[in-house]
Amino acid sequence: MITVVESSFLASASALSQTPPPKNSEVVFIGRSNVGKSTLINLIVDSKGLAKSSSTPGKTQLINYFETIWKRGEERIPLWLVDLPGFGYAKVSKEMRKDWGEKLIHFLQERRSIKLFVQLIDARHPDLAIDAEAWAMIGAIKRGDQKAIRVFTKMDKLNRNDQKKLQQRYPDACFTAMLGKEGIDSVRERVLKDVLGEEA
Ligand SMILES: Nc1nc2c(ncn2[C@@H]2O[C@H](COP(=O)(O)OP(=O)(O)OP(=O)(O)O)[C@@H](O)[C@H]2O)c(=O)[nH]1
Ligand SMILES: [Mg+2]
Repeated sequence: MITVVESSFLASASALSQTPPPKNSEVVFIGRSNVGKSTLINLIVDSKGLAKSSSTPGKTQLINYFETIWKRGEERIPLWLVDLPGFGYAKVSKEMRKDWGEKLIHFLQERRSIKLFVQLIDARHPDLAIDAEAWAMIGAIKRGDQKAIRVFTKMDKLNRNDQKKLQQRYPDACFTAMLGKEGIDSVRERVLKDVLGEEA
């Protein structure tokens, strides 16, 4: 079993130039505003208030770093989890969205300590163009020592049949539902395997 035994806030940054000097492997959480990035981070570390989650889209405005220690058997593995502002938030101006999009790509491309990109997708809307573009962007910038996974959130909003269909369509993805904390163990397992470069 994998547990996260320590987690704390490390730093906030509004651009790559302000990010803390790389020290540990990093896992970044990417996705549309309100998809559940902050919620997923809190579930992974099993601490409700670590990453600020909110029903108001656009809550996370900065790149937020969290320091964590994962435990698997006798191993203790330090990891930095990175909560990113969501993209595609309709209420900010086009200018700002473009500016943030460019900053985000710059950050993702240049931050070498990123070992894993986790893209979150709302299970109710698996076919949005903006998500497909983000996934393609990740694929284009990803280096050989980096991995990417998709996590479909809000599975509790689908009926059993639609859940099954989505799981069959994306056999490599993870699936979570906030209520009941379903899927979190498998997300932790997958994250650790990918970060450590172990085969699935
Ligand atoms: N039903 C359900 N609601 C969820 C789930 N995950 C997140 N939510 C809700 O979705 C809303 C947004 O969650 P956040 O975690 O703040 O989303 P975010 O992606 O961090 O949003 P930004 O910071 O604005 O980019 C909150 O009201 C959460 O309670 C889930 O699995 N199921
Ligand atoms: Mg957030």
